[in-house]
Amino acid sequence: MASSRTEGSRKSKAGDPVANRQKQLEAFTQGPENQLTTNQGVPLPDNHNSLKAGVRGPGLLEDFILREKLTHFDHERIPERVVYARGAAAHGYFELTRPLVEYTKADFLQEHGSRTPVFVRFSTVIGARGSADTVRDVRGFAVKFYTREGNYDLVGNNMPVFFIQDAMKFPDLVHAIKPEPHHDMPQASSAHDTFWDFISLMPESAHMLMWLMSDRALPRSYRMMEGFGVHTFRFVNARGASHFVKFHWRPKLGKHALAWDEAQKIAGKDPDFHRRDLWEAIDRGDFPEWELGVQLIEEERVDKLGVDLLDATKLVPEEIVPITPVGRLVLNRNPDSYFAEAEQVAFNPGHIVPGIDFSNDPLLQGRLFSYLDTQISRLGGPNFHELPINRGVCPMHNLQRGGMHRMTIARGRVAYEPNTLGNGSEFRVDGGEQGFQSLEEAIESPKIRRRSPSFDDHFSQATLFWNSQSAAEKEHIIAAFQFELSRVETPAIRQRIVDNLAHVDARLARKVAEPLGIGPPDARSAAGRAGFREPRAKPLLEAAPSLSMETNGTTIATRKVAVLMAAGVELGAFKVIQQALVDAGATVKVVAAHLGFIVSSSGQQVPIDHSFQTMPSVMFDAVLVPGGAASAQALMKDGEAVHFVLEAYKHCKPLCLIGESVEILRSVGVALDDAPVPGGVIIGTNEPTTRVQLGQDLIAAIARHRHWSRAMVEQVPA
Ligand code: HDE
Repeated sequence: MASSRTEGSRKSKAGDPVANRQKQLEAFTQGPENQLTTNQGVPLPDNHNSLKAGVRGPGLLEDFILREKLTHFDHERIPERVVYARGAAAHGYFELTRPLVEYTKADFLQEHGSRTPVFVRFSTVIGARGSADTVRDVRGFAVKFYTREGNYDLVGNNMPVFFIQDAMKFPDLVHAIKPEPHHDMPQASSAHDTFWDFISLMPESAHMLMWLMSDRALPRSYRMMEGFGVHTFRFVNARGASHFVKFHWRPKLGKHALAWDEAQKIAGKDPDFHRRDLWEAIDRGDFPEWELGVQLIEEERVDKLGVDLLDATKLVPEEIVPITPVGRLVLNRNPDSYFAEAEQVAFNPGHIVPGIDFSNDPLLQGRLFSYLDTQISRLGGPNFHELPINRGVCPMHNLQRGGMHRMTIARGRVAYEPNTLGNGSEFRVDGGEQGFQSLEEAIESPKIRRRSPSFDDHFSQATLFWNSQSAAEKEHIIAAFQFELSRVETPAIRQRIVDNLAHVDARLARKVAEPLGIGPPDARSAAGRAGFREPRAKPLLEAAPSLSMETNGTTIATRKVAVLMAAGVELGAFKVIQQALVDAGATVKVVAAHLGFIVSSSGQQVPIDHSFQTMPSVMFDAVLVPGGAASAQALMKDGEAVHFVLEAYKHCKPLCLIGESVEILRSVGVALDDAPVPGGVIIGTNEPTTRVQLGQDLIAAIARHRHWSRAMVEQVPA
């Protein structure tokens, strides 16, 4: 084990900091060995048999080898995170593309092209460690930058706002949304009475609820979601001048969602869907990438913004303060050990570096206490910063000593300051210009336990979000509210929610109420309740297009396309389209009734990647069914194949049906002969002159991701 005193000194400035960080971790890494020892290094004689009094006799207490093995096993688990328990993580780097010298003195934001090693953990919030990835939930997006001036953690979410304004309410929120305490159900779901009871009495959560009921809560992939610092932070430059700053991560692959029905099915078919997706992408060299952008806000502008920057239930629309791109985040290495890295990593929004500071956001201020505190019980003591994944790359030394699992061997008799016995001369740390300087702020206020009246506007940004959604996105939000509230057993809670929603949008509230067996929304009843504040007359903007996920096209890199076939398939068009998809970066997999090979109409053998049983349509982004009468007929007779196509249709995925395979869709009454063909459905023949065009059409359809306004989705059984 390397000594902490020699690790990652500032000399790394000369070398490659990302490679140096990896070297630092390697000092703690062990490869597989072909010899076993005890933890004390004694070679094992046998790893199958315990020590007994005779081969059929009782075990002996003396068996230190068995006792050590079982004892370690008995203690292999640590408490899971109280929230954000389930996650996936990866190593990578942050590269600065736009130095921020005039705004911040943070070392890692100074030099164009400088690279800072990072470790990033994505997570769901509500579910236990063993829950499913694709549940409706907020996603954590936590980034640890190993900078030369200490570790900086940007511990954010995939949504830019939060449920509550003050840390005082966090335990209530979490108790309400977690499984109900009497029977510990439901797992990883907000669709139950206690959550909606609490939320119906907390109008400040109206904006976040809109995000949670939107497709943002169903990301297609961790690689395809945005990240946000949520709170306002401060940048401080070398002259001590400060700007407010909000952080944004924008995925290079675009932001995309799953369909709700699909998300639920994936939760059963592959609960590790997002974790696997991240792992496999990195493993095959498709390194996920995000752009870091900042919204910079001058102190003088704060009062004119129309948003209180300290209120975490509000965002600053980028249509009002544009986002300046400053760097890129690349994830290029999977962890070696999930436990040692993803589980033991300890994030903390209080890990900041000179040049960055906090704002007075009362939610953030509470977080500054909570994270260090939680790691102590989760990681078993105060020395978790010495775990390899949490170690900084710069020297770390202070006078803290002892504590469980202390690893550093601090020399000498002196663990106090000032002293003269340490290095032979007087050592004293005086306040001065060096080190982290908190931004000086004049505060003269009464001590007070109350909310700022500037936090009162609870609905105008919920309305802005609603107004910014496309028609299809609005339908998804309505359906999500209906789903969640249909699971709520207490009618009065359902009623309170729709009454509140009437202050976001009257049509939204009416539509949500329709299937709930309650009265129409009553805005006045909501207005009469404690905690309610009259909405501002008008949102800041009519609509903010940046809040919608609808897209006219992005890259199709790393999207997965299923090709369905059976014996007698015609390969002509398939081969051309397959090549075009692969050239555009997509993955193409042949799925059939069985593994092995399929013999085509021209006698060629086509290897099969997956069977229908193990790879259903929900594992893919698009479906291609080549022509060939025999193949199409066999698929039509196979319930799993038909279901595959119909389900992909229902989930609004691009479909390319060639020749006779068109019949699969026609058989359920989808109108294909009269124009227009449903969105994202491409119909073609095996005709050689049209093959290139078919490939291009399919690529354009995949680039739009989902065709949410596709016709007849409700009627199609799947
Ligand atoms: Fe956290 N949060 N949180 N949180 N949070 C934790 O820390 C907490 C909040 C976020 O991948 C815990 O190590 C309080 C907002 C992420 O390891 C805990 C409050 C945002 C992660 C905790 C908040 C977050 C956590 C649980 C309100 C978005 C996972 C285990 C005052 C900006 C990090 C742990 C990882 C984890 C407390 C609110 C993001 C208990 C008290 C707002 C991404 O300390």
